[in-house]
Amino acid sequence: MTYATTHSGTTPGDFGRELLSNLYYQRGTTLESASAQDAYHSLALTVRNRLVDRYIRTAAAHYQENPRFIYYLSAEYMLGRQLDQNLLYSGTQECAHSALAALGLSGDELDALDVEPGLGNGGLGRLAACLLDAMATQDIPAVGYGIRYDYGIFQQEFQDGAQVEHPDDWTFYGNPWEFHASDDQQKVGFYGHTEALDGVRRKWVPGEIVLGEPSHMLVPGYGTTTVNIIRLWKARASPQSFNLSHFGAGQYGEAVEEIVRSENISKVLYPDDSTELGRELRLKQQHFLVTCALRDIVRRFRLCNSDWDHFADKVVIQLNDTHPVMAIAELMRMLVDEEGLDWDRAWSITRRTFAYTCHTLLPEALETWPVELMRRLLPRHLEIIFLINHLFLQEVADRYPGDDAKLRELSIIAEGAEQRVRMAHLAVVGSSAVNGVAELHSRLLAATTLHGFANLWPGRFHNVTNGVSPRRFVRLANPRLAELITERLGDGGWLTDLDQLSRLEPAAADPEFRRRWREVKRLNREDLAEQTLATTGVVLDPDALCDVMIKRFHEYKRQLLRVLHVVTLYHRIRRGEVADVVPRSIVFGGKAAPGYYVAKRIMKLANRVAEVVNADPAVSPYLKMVFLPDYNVSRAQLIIPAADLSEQISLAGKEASGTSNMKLALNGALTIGTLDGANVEIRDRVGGENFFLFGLDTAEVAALRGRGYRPRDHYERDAELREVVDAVAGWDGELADDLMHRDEYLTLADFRAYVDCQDRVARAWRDPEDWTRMSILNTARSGFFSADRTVRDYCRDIWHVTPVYVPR
Ligand code: 9GP
Repeated sequence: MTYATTHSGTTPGDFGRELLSNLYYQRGTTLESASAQDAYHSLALTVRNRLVDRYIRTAAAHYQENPRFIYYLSAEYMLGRQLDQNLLYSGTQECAHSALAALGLSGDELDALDVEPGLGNGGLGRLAACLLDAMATQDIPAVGYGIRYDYGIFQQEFQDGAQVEHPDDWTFYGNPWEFHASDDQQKVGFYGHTEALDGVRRKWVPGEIVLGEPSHMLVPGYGTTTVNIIRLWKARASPQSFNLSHFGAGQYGEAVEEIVRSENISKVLYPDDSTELGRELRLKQQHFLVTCALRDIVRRFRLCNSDWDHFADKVVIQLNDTHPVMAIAELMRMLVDEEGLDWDRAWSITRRTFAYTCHTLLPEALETWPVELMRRLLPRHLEIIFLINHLFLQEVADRYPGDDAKLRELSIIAEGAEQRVRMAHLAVVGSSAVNGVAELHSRLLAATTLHGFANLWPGRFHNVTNGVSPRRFVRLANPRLAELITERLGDGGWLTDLDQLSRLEPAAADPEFRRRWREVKRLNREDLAEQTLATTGVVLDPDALCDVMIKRFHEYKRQLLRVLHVVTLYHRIRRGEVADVVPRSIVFGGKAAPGYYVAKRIMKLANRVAEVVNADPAVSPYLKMVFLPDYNVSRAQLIIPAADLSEQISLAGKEASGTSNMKLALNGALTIGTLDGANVEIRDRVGGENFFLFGLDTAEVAALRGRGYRPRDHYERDAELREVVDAVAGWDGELADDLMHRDEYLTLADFRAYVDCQDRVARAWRDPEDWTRMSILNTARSGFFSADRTVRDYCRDIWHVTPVYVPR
């Protein structure tokens, strides 16, 4: 099979010798006495070395060219496992395989030791990883900045159906993929006070200093020489923090108190992806990240430049959601207070440097910080934010004379019982571009959440629809499908030019190709069934329709609606009404924030329903339900290739984009979905006839709310729904009660349309030839959802950068 990527030119013999050398010199052991960890680390280093050559050449080319760089600031990354990726990207898959076999080592056993760095919560972090992958693949000079959390997203287990969280000590055995760079340490201040200098300049005297220590991991491009990096920062206490006199006095806790306080900053990822927490430690994390990143960016800028007026020509800082938005105040502080630039010049540089991506429409996810907290923790930054706001409000007042309501609406400071800093407002005011992540989302942002700003500066608002990496989510996750596609298209060029998938369209009419497509899906379902049995004990039928809902647990995503449909099917099967029932495997995956009470109840309900369904011999031939614990990137790579049906059933107007919808369509799953987020664009592209649409759209949601929504009416009107809600009441009275009387996410309003649409799905599944045709067309028409296209859109509309080709 030919893929675009380069073959390393390495022979299995060379590879094996290098692995043994790494075992000997890096792990201090020999093949005879090596542990599995020794072998895994040596394998990883051998692969990594192949990428180091390319990285060094990339750095040299960038140094020579002095290009405009993209600096991607994100508090979260979900990078996925590195070994399979780096074997592929370094072109050493085959020779590593042979070398391991010759050495008597099991590739599968070593692969199982490769730990996924779970440094994010969900879609936002995975998007960041896909964009880094695509930037490297597109030869865009870029660095990702993030936090090297000691503990990533918790590991999820179920006890009695309830989520139990365990810490994720992802570097317990070390991380062979990273390079530590203690020389590039940065100092980060907190607390303290400010003193007058000249003019608007002031001096900040921090009350506490913490060190930021970076390490980086390589981000290789696929089919190109470029290797970029992601730089992650870990908080370290200064050596003076250890209190020897306390230690001498036997006060061991007090002796390390300061160390613990400092190092707590990068201790753990906040496992909540959509509610604003307002916790001091989180603000500390954010400030820590942006200070380290900005100082590093300035250090890099100075390698080839000296004039601040060129800064915004050489540096683009992309803010991934509001978490890194403090960078705007910090850059102003550095330029004005430390570098002595006058305010207007500093502001012009700052504004031209930053761009902001908003990933939500949920007001509760738009961060605000209490002014008093910020005054204590970051006194100088607060002064700067007040001055930015003062000058901005003058601009607003000039534009809307006498309109105090407008000032209140747009102000960076929200007034009220407690004053708060609105980070999204600061982001828009301090950036040259703002974008949403799907067409509908960008439109709604400009029409609702950021309406006033979109009126003020229409040219600043853009849409960049999200995309996913076809390398990770097709080639690595679904090698069988990748091989079939490559065979049909003649080569693997589609992996870097996903629009080429459209050339598969004629194959949808080819019965032999359809047979092979089905065979791939079936084998993938067998793999999933095998893993499901091993992890949960549930036996799935590999011939049943694999119906998948994988995402964070949130009320707005409506996992509850999915459960209501399962209960509907359960009742129908029990009654023998199986005319519209086809055998299905219902697969769930997803984590809930530990403090999200309702989401956890829904999860428990799903597990309870699964238990009942799976245990009923009359039902289980038709219906099986499994909740795979600990959903993460690796699990996604297992589930997505097996999926036939993709559940994208959020309440219209709530999901910014979604990206599992793209991954699933790309792998030939048909979507059942509402007109929400990127579902709209998926449907436009794959065709309405190849997409199962149901439910209220955003205008209908608004109209229904306007009329006064009464969920109970639906309950009373629909006998089947009544039966389902009554059954839910038996398992969880509180959830049923909420559905009947509040139902914030209009689950009952969409129930009938959803169930009827699921019946259409079942009828369609009965015709395997036609289903396969639709499945192939979904893949063939999903080329647009490549992260490469997303990156090209950013380059064209927001970043204005061009690739730098690195010689081979
Ligand atoms: O909820 C959005 C999701 O719809 C989107 O696909 C993802 C990437 O853009 O970002 C999520 N947002 C967050 O996780 C927090 O704002």
